[in-house]
Amino acid sequence: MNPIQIGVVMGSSSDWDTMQHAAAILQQFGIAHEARVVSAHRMPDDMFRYAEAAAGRGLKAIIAGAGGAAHLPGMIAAKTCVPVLGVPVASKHLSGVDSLHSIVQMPKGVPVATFAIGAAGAANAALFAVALLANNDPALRERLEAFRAEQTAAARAMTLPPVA
Ligand code: RP5
Repeated sequence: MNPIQIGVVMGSSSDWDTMQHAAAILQQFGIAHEARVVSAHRMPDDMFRYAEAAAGRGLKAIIAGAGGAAHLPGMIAAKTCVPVLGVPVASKHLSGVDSLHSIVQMPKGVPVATFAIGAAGAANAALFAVALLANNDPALRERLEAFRAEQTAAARAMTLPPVA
């Protein structure tokens, strides 16, 4: 079996509805990945262990999703130089704007690449991870280019209904 290249972590199993969109893209591109709950607030020691072990395990990027007071991506980034891609999960009361602000406002020196709130952000974080891996994998880059070409064809085929 291929070694795990991308870690997908989230603060709660309730984030999976969103984060599975990242896992689905990685699966589609045949990227060896793992998906786990690693809560910043409920299991901080496990979170630190995960982050500290990431480089040694050969992870090339970590996609971290969380909602509300979304510390997970930033705290993982604080403990590893493996690139962290943050996904704000939509929260119940503030619709994920709180999650977005928590993740995007990292202090200078400890970056988290922050994506859109919700499913689109999760999928795009995975596509970004694919693009990173494709820098050193020409066959993967071809598959990514084909994926983009499909979207171009679909957009060109779009038609609009007559004015109502
Ligand atoms: C965060 O709190 C999680 O990332 C999740 O988005 C949010 C709510 O968690 P649950 O109460 O649904 O477990 O840590």
